Amino acid sequence: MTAEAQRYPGHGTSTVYDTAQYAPDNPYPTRVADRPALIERREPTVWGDTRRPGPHTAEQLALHDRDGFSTVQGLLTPDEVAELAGELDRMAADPTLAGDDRTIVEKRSRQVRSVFEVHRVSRLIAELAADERLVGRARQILGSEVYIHQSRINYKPGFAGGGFYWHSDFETWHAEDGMPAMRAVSVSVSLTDNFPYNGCLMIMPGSHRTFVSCVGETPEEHYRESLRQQEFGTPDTESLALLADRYGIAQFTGAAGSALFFDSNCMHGSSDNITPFPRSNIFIVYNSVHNALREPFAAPARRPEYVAAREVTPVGRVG
Ligand code: 6CS
Ligand code: FE
Repeated sequence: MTAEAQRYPGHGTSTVYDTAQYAPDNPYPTRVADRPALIERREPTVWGDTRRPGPHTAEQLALHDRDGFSTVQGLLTPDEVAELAGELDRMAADPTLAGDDRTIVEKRSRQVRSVFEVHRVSRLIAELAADERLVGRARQILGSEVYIHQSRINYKPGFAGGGFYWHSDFETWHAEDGMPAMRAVSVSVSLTDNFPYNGCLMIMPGSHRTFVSCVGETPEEHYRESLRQQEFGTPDTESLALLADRYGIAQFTGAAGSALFFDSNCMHGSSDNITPFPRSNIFIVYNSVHNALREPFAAPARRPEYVAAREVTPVGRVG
């Protein structure tokens, strides 16, 4: 995994606020004002003792704390990758999933873009989500027992794989799912090689420390569009330019089987894939059991549970 930070000339007049300016029960107001704001994070990134024993080394935890992400090369063996890649092909071709709301297709090509709640659809992915190599690291980072907030496969097929514009997952999960605090971590497991040119994930290193409050009221059933192409909850270009200038942009490349752990508030995105090489990843989002969802902070109604679980069942704890 490389992380080439690219810096741009200074920008913008966005004002940086401290969370103390906001109500204790909602220190991250978003989609409620007519202008954007940058709000400094108030939670830790790695919760509890950074020397906490577990699969992540103290150095990896320190990097995660600083940058908001950490990587593990070769987390899965080639055999595990092959088995999971076969599972992805099976699900993409599964007629019972074709018309399901959990399956999102690309706007133009109608090819499968994502499938949600895959840990409930596939026993193999359920086992992966409960594997200590993933959930053990999530517990270390979040400093608690964890449950699955969301799981998905992003297929990003060759030639037709659509990009994901810059966004913070936490901004959506806070506004539309009622996630109170930044105490969730995503794990992206690559099932194909991630090159700089086939729509690899980009993150601004350190951007997890700044919450970008977005403009624009959440429409009814926004998820029906946002999972295909997000229109609301995307940061304004001035704030993005300021963050890119402050933090730079890192690209994530690596062989199939590598994994990226990233904080819920990292500013990230990826471009279209116009190469013949698919970029298929499995995402598991772990949320702390102490950070269960409330009512949406800025949306007319809850989203379906296949994108935002409301059952808080600690992962990997038998009995
Ligand atoms: O809305 C969501 O939950 C999803 N949207 C994006 C662009 N990333 C996170 C998540 O999969
Ligand atoms: Fe995202």
